[in-house]
Amino acid sequence: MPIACSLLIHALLSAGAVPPPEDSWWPSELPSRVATPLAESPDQHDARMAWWRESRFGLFIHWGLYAIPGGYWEGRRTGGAEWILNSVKIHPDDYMPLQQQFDPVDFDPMKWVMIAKNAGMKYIVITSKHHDGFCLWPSELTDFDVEGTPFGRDILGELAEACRNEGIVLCLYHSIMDWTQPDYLPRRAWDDRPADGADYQRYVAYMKGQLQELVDRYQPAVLWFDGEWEGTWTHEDGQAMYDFVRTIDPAVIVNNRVDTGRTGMAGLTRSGGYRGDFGTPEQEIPATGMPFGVDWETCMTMNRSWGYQSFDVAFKPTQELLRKLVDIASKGGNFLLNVGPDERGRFPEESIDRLAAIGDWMQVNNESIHGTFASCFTDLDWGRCTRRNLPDGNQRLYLHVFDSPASDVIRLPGILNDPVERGAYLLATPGAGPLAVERAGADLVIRLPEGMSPGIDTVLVLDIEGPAIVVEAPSIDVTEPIFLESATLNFSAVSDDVEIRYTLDGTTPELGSANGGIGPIEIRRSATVMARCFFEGSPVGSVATAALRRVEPLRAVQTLTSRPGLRWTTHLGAFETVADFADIKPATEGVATSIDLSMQPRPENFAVRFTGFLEAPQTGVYRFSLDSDDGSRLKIGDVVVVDNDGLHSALEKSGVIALEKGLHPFRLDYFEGTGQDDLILKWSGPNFELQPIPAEALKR
Ligand code: H79
Repeated sequence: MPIACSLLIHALLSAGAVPPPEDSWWPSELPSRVATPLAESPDQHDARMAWWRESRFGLFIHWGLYAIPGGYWEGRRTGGAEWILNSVKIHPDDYMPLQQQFDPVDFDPMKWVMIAKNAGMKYIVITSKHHDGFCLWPSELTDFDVEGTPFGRDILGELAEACRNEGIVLCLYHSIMDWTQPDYLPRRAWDDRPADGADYQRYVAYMKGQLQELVDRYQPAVLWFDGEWEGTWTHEDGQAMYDFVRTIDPAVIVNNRVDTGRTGMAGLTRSGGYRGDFGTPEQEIPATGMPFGVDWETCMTMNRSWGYQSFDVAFKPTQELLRKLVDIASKGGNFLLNVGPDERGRFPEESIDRLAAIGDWMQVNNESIHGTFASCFTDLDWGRCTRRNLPDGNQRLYLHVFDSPASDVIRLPGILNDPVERGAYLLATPGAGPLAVERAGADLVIRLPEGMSPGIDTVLVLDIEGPAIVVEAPSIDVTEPIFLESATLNFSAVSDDVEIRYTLDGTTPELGSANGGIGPIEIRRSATVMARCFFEGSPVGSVATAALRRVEPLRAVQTLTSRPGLRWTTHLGAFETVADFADIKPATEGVATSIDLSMQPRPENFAVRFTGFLEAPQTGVYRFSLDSDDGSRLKIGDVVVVDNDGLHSALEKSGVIALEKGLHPFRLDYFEGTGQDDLILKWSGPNFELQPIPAEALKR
């Protein structure tokens, strides 16, 4: 491990900058299609994901019959784009004839592929089938495909060939929701085709048959599912579909929308054994990135629409798009940027212009994107950082300067590694005079070239000795924020080269404050803990804080009788909060020995209330984790322990409470609007980890 020396001025004499590694088009080979077991080792998983992680930047293409209306219906601007069937409530009989008008005479797959390639994109994800059910390839399993159009050509086949020729990876978006396939359920409310004969499992078989065709003919490297949120598609269906496509192509990468574990538009996969190789934030970028090892890809439109709409001219400027790419790369994610070609097969001019401008930047700077991984800094006031490991064990930092710093230097806060001899340089001009790097305490300070104006993003390169060690706030490790008699605290920092000082009275720690680096601390009174790192006598990183509260346990109640199980009641109505059904008479009722939604019937627009007692096995602090779709609320005694109320998709919240050993009045309210429903309650407590509440603890 490199030990930082103080105030070291790096004399940057004649040490010329080494040339950056060439942008090898594919640093990792696509994995072979030789069968590997579904249960893969971490190494096998990394090998399967490698090309995708290194790519960082891809093109999304939304194209289908909806490009013909282009958002207009009956002379009106609807804004519906690819959702027009749903947003205008068009009957399939009125939508499906668009097939007879589909004749994109300007479709030129090589042109599309070159636009993507020149923008620095490594892969293309195109809609083999969107929610309208129309298929962009000649499918044996439906007539609602490109073969039945005046155009007649195999769009996916031609695009696949162009991709192959240019080294671009072809991937397919495939919708689970299907508004026109006769077996798909539920039907739209205005779709009066008889649903009696519809068979959802036959629809699932249809989908599998089509995916088999797609894998056999076009070898997509990613299958990008969507439209998984309607109640008909279950977790079991998702698991089975993931396993199916990985069995027919063990190398394929599958997004998390194949299963039901996606957390709304934030798109990440919640815990609980859901399938999917990467998370899919839609139109948003996670504020702080993700823990190392979590794969994710933000998909985003350039204007406001996925499918073509001539009147949507709200295109984001190139600078914004490019900085989003850099922001995403600095957080360890991929950027899937969308284009909606028109009914003739042309990309909008605005999209072409922006991709070309991004390409100009990438031509010079792609080394700072492709094959890099996330920043080692949580916040840089001048821009972003991406990183690469060098073969000699050192690490290369790419410093993306977005904004003109107030002075002519940029600061890397809290980095203990020393720079390698030759210092920093501009990625655009590696041969120009090196930039001076100075150590200022725990920071490195780089002098910018005189008169530099950053523009979209000026990239500096700095190689450091070994993997980055960056000191931020120390972590304060404590079991729970409330305690009964006493609590034990531990502090830790990323390096032994820093000291940790702490206070318990809410004042900012100073060099003379208590030393947190000498083992666990026991506290017996409520405290506001603050801790900070010091390097060679100076504070470094921000102050960590934790409020710890000493509490009395909630008294247990005495009941004369207690029988096993909770009582439940269901209530019918279109509720928007758990308070809405308080006065509504139960529709059905029963007794449950586990908390779940197995009661029948269980329609849409309903609510469930569980009441009874919870038996705490010991006096101590308990945590309850409540995951529901839609809203829910847990009350113990008079205390709302978890408030997860409101109309929302699957969302987990948790809360803590101290309980005396024995019985406590328990009430769990839940309601479901339409779509998916889910309710999961788990607890942890003295000497046991988070788990479902066992039947023995549920009484009435
Ligand atoms: O293909 C593009 C859009 O047509 C499609 N996804 C992108 C990639 C899309 N479909 N719907 N939406 C985008 C917005 C839908 C959001 C909701 Fe939901 C579906 C709200 C409730 C159900 C997703 C699942 C967000 C919360 C739960």
